[in-house]
Amino acid sequence: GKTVYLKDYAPPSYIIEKTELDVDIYKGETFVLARLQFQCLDERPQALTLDGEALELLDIAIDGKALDSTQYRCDHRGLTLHNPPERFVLTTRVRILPEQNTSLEGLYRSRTIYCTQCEAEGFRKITYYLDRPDVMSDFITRVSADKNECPILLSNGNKIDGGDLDGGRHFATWHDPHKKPCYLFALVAGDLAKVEDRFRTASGREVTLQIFVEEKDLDKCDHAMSSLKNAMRWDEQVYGREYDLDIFMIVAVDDFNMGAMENKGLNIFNTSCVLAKPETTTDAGFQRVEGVVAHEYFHNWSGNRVTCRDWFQLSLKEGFTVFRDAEFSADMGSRTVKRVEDVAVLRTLQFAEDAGPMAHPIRPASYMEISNFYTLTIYEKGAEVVRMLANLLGPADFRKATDLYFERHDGQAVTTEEFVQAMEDASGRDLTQFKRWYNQAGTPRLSVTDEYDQEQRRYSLTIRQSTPATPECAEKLAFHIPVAMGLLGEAGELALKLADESLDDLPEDNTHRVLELTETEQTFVFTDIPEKPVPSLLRGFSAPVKLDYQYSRADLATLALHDSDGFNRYEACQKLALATIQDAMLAYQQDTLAEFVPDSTLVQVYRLLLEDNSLDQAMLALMLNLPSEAYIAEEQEVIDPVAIHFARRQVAAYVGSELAELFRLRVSAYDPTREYRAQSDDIALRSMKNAALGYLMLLPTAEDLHLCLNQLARANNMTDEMAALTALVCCEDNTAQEQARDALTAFYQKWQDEPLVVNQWLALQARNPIPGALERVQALLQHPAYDGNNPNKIRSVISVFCNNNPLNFHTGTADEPDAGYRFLAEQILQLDSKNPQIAARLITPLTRWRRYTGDRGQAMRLQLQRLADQPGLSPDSYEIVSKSLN
Ligand code: B3K
Ligand code: ZN
Repeated sequence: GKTVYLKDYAPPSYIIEKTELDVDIYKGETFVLARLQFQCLDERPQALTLDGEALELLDIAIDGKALDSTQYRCDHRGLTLHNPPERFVLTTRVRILPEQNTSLEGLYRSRTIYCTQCEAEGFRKITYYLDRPDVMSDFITRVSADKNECPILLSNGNKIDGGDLDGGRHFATWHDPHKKPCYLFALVAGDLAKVEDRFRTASGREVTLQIFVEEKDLDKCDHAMSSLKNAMRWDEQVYGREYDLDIFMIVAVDDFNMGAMENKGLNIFNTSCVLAKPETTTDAGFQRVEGVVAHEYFHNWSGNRVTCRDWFQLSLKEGFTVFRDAEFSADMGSRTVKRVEDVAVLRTLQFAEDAGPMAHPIRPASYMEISNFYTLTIYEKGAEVVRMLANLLGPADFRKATDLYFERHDGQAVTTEEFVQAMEDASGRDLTQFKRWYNQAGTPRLSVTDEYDQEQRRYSLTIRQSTPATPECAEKLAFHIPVAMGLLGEAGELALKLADESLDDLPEDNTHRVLELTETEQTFVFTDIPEKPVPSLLRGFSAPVKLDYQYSRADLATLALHDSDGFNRYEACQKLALATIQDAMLAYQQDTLAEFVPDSTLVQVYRLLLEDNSLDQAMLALMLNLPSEAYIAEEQEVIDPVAIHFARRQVAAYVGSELAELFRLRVSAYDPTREYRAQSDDIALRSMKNAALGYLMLLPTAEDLHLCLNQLARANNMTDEMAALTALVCCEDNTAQEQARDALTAFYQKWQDEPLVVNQWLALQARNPIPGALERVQALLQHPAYDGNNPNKIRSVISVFCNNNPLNFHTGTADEPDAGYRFLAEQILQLDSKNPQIAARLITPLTRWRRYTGDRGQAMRLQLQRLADQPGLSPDSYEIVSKSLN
């Protein structure tokens, strides 16, 4: 593996002013003619190397004159021109094989559709080019293909020409007036149907909106279309950003390595992130479509108009755009719910990444394979860093700063430095220390202690920060950490005054403060505090850190019931539940779990919450949701997945039986024929009712089982149907198990022609914790519904089993406890040469081997070693395997 370093960055010696492509698609082969206008920027180099992979060079000429073999050199990585002129037009013609391209990068075929994926370095699989984001060019693309096979021919920008050709073929020519790096290039050819709508921008321009899908999916585009229009309006109102072309197109394809791609004017989407209708799509699915449509649209400014100088700057566009889409979703639905959901992902998956062998700062200093760096750190932690900036600056200055950033850098390829510079210039704040968030990895840990002095009426909070060593850096400098907080007294929130604050500059909301921690240790003293308070710390999860404070269970109950901060109410429930589950884990380890009776605080709090009619039902559902096994694992020094599973289950069953009456009321009060709307208050009702059903089905009475089957039979939407099926399938009761087998068969019969529903059906079976999951998963791989080349199917079965079914993944089969690990290694080996990006992603669960007890950890390591020993392993997988073994 070859490592690329940020410190080696050098600007390109040439730019490509103009890019003209003729892409001629034939059955089995495609020809790409490229005319590139090169211009040298500084001293003329002796050689110029263009990137190119899996290309067969047919012709090459400079300024119309064919080159002889002394003038260039071609190998499997690119094309080198010897002694190139100052300014010239390079013409190349290559042959590529999209039908055989299983990597889903470059030009490939998904079912009947030809499409492209170029980010990060896929354009080099289409033609020889300077495949780097700081080379921005004007693109004219002419596509031709058989008119019957491919009636639709698309590329970026506006269509400027089109017509029929000989032999039943036709062509279309597209011009993108905005200069762009080649990673934003896109091309689509196929037999697609479309829905069309219009949007009038704030300045009054009319934009045509089109969503292209297979004919059978035309009935599933409404939600994506309305999400798109909402996103366009929101970006105008919140960021002052207007769309800049006459047409905006979305194309949905089944085979796609990730969610979607923001190609200029022509977004290409995984069908899973576009298609939605109530009968086939869960509430979570609807919200994902809304979020991803918005995310890709927002990239038009944060990513396309202002792009990245190099791939080390990836979080410049991704962190910022995730922050933008999260705020959009918060505005469309419930703000606190969205925040809780996002923090849950961050704290389980990103924190684990930050504590593992692949830990990297949001602006990494090196990488081997850039595809491996589309991570939770770059995306989610990157978004947290932007969120901290937005909160430190406040809404007015943050808007000034983003305006400045977009105006100053429009049409440029920039770095995260420039982003922070705009924040500093617009606000006048010094963010020197803050910038450490960009180049130090690892999750900071805050240890908080407090002291109350009754006589002086003083309350002091001492906060210490420390960050564990990560592979790139052992000694961390102190971070600049905003800690939003308040203090709760007997009768509610206390008025706050810090010892060094003057009475004149107290904020309007005097019960809330943002403490700015900049030292390794700092003490904040509050005066005039009448009683010993319960501190509400890190409100809204104001920084991506772990926080330790010795709360009593009574303190947690107080926060859960009375804090004004919705996030911290949820957080208090999580902490209380975690403590209860940890008690149960102790009992498990002492072999007394069967007799274990949990501390009653948790159930008391849950009962009061359930009886509080003023609560948002979605928040209530989240508060009643026990911490996931992954989150509990993240909190353990050494992970025992078996103890975690059974302890959590025991506590859940206890909650379910103690509160059964209240839960039954929720389920039976819900009318299953009520009309479906994917709107936040309806989503909230369903989520609470389905949480209640889940609890009841842990130890169901005959009545509960009946409620569940009734919901399964009568549901008019996939949220309720899937919730009932899940509760039934995961229920250990024997009668339920019999019913579950029939229900799974019937469900497949009913939905076999809807691939996205079949994916949910596969995923449910893969994550079902009941013993025997590995055998069930192996059987699913043989099922006609499975397709080992389709990333969505691979994710639904293999990723879900290995990541979301820890009990079965880590215990394997009765005879072979390491069977789960060996299964995963085999799947990775099978996939690695076909689709290295997806193969490399599958490795993640094995990389955590150091966190597991003796035998388990060693067995996981052994499978990593097996991958490492494989000759010809892809660079993608090699990077992850080698870093994890180190
Ligand atoms: N920018 C793309 C991700 C591309 C991943 C390439 N391996 C989608 C997004 O973040 O919007
Ligand atoms: Zn993105």
